[in-house]
Amino acid sequence: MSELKIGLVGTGAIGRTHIERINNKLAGAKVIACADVNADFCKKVADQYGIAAYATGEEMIEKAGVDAVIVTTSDAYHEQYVMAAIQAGKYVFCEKPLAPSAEACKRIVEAELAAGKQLVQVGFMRRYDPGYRQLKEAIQTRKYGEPLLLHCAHRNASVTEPWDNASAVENSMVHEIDVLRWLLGEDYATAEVRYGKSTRKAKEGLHDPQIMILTTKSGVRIDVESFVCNGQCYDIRCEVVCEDAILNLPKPATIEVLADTVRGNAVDADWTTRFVEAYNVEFQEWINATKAGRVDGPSAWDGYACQVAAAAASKARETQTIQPVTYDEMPALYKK
Ligand code: ISE
Repeated sequence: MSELKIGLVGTGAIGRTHIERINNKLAGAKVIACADVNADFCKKVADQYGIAAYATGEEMIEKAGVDAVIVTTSDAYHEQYVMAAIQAGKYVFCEKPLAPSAEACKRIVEAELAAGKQLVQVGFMRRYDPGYRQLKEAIQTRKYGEPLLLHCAHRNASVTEPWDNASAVENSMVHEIDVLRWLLGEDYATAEVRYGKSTRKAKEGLHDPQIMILTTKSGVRIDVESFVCNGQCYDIRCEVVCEDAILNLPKPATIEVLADTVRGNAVDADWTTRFVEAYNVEFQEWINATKAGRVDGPSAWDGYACQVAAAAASKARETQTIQPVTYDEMPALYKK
């Protein structure tokens, strides 16, 4: 295949950054069409990039002559367009989460099983971050012994999307739920969510920070802080306590500035800058694998497994109890 022709559904902020990176930075693919419920805005984006605009994702998938689809709509509509791509036999990249519920994710898994091949990749971009990949290699080789504990933090200066107490797990820490399962190479056994003393800066009715506590099937214990109204910066941490060493996720390299009797390094204001390299690697590898007729990244099953754990964590938060994380049997299609 010469150049992968892509159709993108959902021309919101993340969708536009993906068009920009694919059409102006990466190799081997072009977004040639887009669709969005907001027809006027979709046309503006299409004109900006010189691509075709369609009224619906389904029409674009049917008529635009695309080889693959990217879904960047709001979460509630992911299932609709992922299903449309599967039914048309197209490879599809869906931004996280695959769908807001484990049941919807399972319907997508069943559609893939019926299609007889994997077509879906989910946008858990942290697996492509160089720092997380170094952690994965160090853990997988057991160079430092067994991983025992993980201490993580997911801190936002503020959140713009509609946000409630469930969002900390279902919108933010869903990244940790996926990347830590990938890092450790195993599924979760229990989930728990506890509240900290809330910041005065928390939105009305929101408990912020929250702590999610997970255990894995082998007994590794994980705590993840979610602090989404810290008002300062975007800060992602992952410390892995192993039998023979402590491993820490590298901080992004920025110059040290010594000025006005202060020494410091710039940090990220929000998530759109912290993981730019991860997004670029993620999409270049997706383009390459799709052209080769493969899905190498997070699968529809990974998307399902994530939502199973997120649902258990949400139930744990609502009931202030420890909840089991119970998965269906993984189909052979997803066994590597
Ligand atoms: C946002 O939706 C994302 O997906 C970011 O990666 C995450 O860090 C942020 O907390 C979410 O709100």
